[in-house]
Amino acid sequence: MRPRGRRSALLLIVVLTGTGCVHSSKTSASSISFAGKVNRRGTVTVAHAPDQPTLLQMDLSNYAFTPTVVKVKAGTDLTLQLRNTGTVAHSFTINALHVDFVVLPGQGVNQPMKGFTAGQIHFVCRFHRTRGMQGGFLVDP
Ligand SMILES: [Cu+2]
Repeated sequence: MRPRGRRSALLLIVVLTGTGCVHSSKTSASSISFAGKVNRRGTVTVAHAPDQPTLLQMDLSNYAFTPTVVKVKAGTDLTLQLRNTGTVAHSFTINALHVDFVVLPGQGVNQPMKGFTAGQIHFVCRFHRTRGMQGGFLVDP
């Protein structure tokens, strides 16, 4: 009596938010480097889906992004589902891309991310960067 569609959706979320390496290659030499403290809450690899936007849930808490590192292929059409699960306001800020908005506790924002090019893209909470609240996209060619 279980609805099938719902079950597979739940499984997909588990894969995307897990800290395990489902598709990532551990032999990859590329890793992301950070300046200063980082509270690491896992790495996920986004499956490349050329014809449809990929949803990725990311939690903003006190004081970390979960996941912290997102591996993605260049050109991926990604929508971040940002949720603030903490108790104070956090920002999602990418200085290089002029992305900057604040997410209040208990609230969520969907942020489309398109046109990834190969390399590292860092994001921070501009309020709590020095507490280790930062992360990044590692973009494969
Ligand atoms: Cu913050």
